[in-house]
Amino acid sequence: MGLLHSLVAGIAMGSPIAQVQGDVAPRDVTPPDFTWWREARFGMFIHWGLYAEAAGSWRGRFLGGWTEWLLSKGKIDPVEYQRELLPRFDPAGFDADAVVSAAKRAGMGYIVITTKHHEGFCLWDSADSPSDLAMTPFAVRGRSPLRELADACQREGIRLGFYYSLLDWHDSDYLPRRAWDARSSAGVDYARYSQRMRTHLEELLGGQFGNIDILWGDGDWEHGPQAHGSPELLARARELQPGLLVNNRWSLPGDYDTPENTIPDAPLPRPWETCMTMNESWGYTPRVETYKPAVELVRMLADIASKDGNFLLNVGPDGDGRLDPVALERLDQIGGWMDLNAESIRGTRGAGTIHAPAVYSWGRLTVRQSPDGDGGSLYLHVFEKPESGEIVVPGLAAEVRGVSVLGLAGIGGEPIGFTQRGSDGVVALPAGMHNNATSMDMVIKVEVAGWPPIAGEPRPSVDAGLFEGSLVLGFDVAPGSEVLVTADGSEPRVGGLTTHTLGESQQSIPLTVTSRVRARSVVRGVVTGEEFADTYTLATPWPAVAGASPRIQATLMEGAPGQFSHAPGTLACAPTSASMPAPLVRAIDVHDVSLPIESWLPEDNFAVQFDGIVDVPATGIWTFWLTSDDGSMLWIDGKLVVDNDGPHGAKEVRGQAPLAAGAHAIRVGFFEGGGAAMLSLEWAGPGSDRATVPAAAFGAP
Ligand code: JFZ
Repeated sequence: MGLLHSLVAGIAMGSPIAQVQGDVAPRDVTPPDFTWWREARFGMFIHWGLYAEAAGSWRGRFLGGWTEWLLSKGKIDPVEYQRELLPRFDPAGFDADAVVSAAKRAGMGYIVITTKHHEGFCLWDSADSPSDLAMTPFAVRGRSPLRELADACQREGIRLGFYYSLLDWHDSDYLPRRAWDARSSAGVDYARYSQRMRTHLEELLGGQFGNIDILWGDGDWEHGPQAHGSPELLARARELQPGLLVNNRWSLPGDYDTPENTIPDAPLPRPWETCMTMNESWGYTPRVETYKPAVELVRMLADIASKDGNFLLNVGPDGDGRLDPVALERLDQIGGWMDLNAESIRGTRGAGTIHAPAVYSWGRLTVRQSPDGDGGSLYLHVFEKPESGEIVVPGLAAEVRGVSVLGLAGIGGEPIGFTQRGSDGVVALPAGMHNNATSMDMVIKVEVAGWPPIAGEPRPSVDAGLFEGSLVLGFDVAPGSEVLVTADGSEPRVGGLTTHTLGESQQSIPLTVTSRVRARSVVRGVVTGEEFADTYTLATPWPAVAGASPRIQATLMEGAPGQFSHAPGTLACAPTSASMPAPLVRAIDVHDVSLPIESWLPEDNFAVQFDGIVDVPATGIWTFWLTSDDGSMLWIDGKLVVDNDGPHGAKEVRGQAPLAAGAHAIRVGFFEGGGAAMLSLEWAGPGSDRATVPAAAFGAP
């Protein structure tokens, strides 16, 4: 519990549980290792294809905007588009070493390049493509952009990722056609297109371009995962490139999230990366006046890192394969700042990882724990110096070993003033040290003993929810601080009658009844940080259903567009009217609670209700995670345990139930309104780590 989750109050219908909602998506594989990716923090996105040669113009008219969307903006016949641009793709000026050195100059640690964008052009020689490099003069020269870039990245120790669009405006096997595309779709088989995607991934990840670290999908919004064949595609991709990081644009959650041209206000629960244009377009545009100022880009990098995210900043090489001078200038300006301040970005974590705020009136906070774990550094990114000249860090509890301005350690010999003021750490900047008008981001490094150094919202040793018998509840106590705790709902106060003070002498409190727990951090006698408040509920296990054997069956309901906006099992599931007749209903074959990957499963406008008996292996508190796109609900023994209802993207909601070992009735309702569809049910309980509820629990052999 903490900054990343919010408590959704216990649901009615007699459910004794509290639910926690998060946007954490399910794990389709063991999460890969993000260490190198987090160390890098900063990468280059390259959008390059036939569109670069067109540069936003068609038949003499500049259409502007995202120039990689020219075909769509201009409603151009896809065949004519290819006929016009393929013969013109001859970017003799492309110099992979120059591109990689520009990325390194900026302090970037990885590059993601478009291998096939929506226009359908494959930037490599493919055995199965209606539009690929082999059809261009560039290939006739024996040139291969991906090969050259992969070699340059290898030489310079830069990691390489491939962007690949599932959407293809040109391939005749891709459906739906663009509205202005007159080609017949008779006899078209989307499965043939999916197979071609698999061929492409085999070619891209099969070794000819060496190690590929990222598979950046896109254009998944017109079909669900089954139609794309995404589960199989990604499984094969991970086989070909072990450790591959896969993003969330394959109509499946993948490994990380990708906010686009936006920076979240707060950290996201999963690894995440903001991708951002440097100007107004992903593909090359001649409108250089739209470039963002370097100060804005540097502050974005610090803002994203303070929230534990990565920054993928885009460049669009032109038709000759060159980065335009303004892009190169921006990369150089960012590099100039990174020369002095890279340690405040690369290898740091967001402030939320030590439960401190990332955002302050003066700027942002990134942190780095020392390898020995005892102490580390805080990096105060000062965007705007307050009138007072004081940079205040609330709750700074640890002993401060040193304070300096990165890159200006010997600044005029003037010491950087630091004082502890009650529970605040205060850095006083000398008058002339920071100019709000010209300083991009001045970084103050505060070296501390003890970790975590900031006492914020107290973090409990056990998440709130149900417990059986009794519970020993502790809190993380930041060195140099204490935690005040009450279990009777009263305000925790220094010296309060029912307030426990956790620190050196006492680390926990016993709970034996349902308790409303409240906690605050105290630093040098001053209460600081947000309050923790949550309820721990004493629960008695629900008895097993005598004589019932584990089983599961499911009912599929197929409706009209817009018919479903709630999960089955609720009254509002499938309203009918003259325009919306009752859904078609039939039994389907299932072995667990997941969507069968069968061709007959509709893509949209359907619902599935699972009913059965689940065999619970041990008595105790069982936690369930129900993740779905769109909505879903879980009942155990007729009581609502998880409410994840409503139209939404992949979203996980957690609930708990006290269960005696043995058979329990289970019902799951799921609906898909449109777009991607996915459903997963996981559990964890005494002796069982978090895992998908196995088919065996429903009686499968
Ligand atoms: C997609 C592409 O269409 C675009 O050309 C570029 O490659 C970008 C990185 O990715 O743009 C999107 C994709 C998804 C959304 C919006 C723009 N979305 O889900 O809102």
